[in-house]
Amino acid sequence: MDTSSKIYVAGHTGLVGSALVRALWAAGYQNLLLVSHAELDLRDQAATRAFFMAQRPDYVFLAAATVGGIGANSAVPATFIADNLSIALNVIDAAWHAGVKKLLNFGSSCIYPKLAPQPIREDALLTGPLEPTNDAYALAKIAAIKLCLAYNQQYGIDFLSLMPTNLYGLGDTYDLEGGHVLPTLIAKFDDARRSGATEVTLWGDGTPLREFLWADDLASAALFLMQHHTAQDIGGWINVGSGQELSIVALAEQVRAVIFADTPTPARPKIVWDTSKPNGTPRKLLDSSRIQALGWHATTPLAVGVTRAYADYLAQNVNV
Ligand code: GFB
Repeated sequence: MDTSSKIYVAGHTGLVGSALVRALWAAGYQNLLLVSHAELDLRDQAATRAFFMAQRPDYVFLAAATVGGIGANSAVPATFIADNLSIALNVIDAAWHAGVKKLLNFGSSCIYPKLAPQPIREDALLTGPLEPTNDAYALAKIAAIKLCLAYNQQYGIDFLSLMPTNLYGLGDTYDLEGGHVLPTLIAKFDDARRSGATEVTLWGDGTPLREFLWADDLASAALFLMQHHTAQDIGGWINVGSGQELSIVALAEQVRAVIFADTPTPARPKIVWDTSKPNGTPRKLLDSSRIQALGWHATTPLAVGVTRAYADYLAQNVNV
């Protein structure tokens, strides 16, 4: 990939896509193909094929997806499986037809079995049942890995997959019902700060363990893989995590400490656990030793990332 290569970032306005665009610009890549959802619906096979044949990008980052937290995954599983299967099939097939040199497909740590041995290695894929709250989404993401592997095998091409752990970052979706846990906690505690509420209600019992990765760190991993590795030398798909794991209780306390930094601890809102809401998978820590052995490491500590994410939330919500 050289700086004049034509690079299509599918999903460039999302959390991952926008981080990729920042990383690509910073690294000197100038020929980025960025198309809004209104201009191209990747769930439309004919439109996607026509776009690829007309534009013929050299490289593709497939970061377009229908995503959400445990609430959205449970509420609209048909949307999650149908949208993500369509996007994966349409983009991967069109990329092959258009002669794309290399494609990097983004998956998720939820592809692995609910009770996979921890930390989760790449070879845990399809060794046990999935977590039911997000199995529809996970199956679409597993299908996308298998599509890349099958196209590589049959057509001799180089389409890689990358499995990130739970992500957060700039431009996240701060949706109280459908969002991922970290941005939702920011929105909930900030609502309490503004309203003076004495309690904040969170989901489940707070015991699940999660690992969090700053989206710009993921973008650096994606660029590194695209520049220096092939599907064959990474074994088809590879985990990308930070190793920064904590319980949802500890995460909530950390987010509360950032948002109520100027409030004495006893005056901060109390956390109430709504155990009628799901916990999801008990633990989801990726084994990222393979990408680390290749030379990539995450660099953003969670405390730094949460502070930056909160500043970003405030900037997005100046009129709240
Ligand atoms: O990010 P999240 O929604 O999804 O985190 P997963 C869920 C964890 O945070 C559960 C707890 O243990 C929830 O019980 N939690 C506590 C909350 N309060 C809240 C809250 O207000 N909102 C939310 N959302 N959670 C996702 C998958 O699983 O992992 C996605 O649903 C994706 O498909 C992502 O794969 C990586 O981490 O459980």
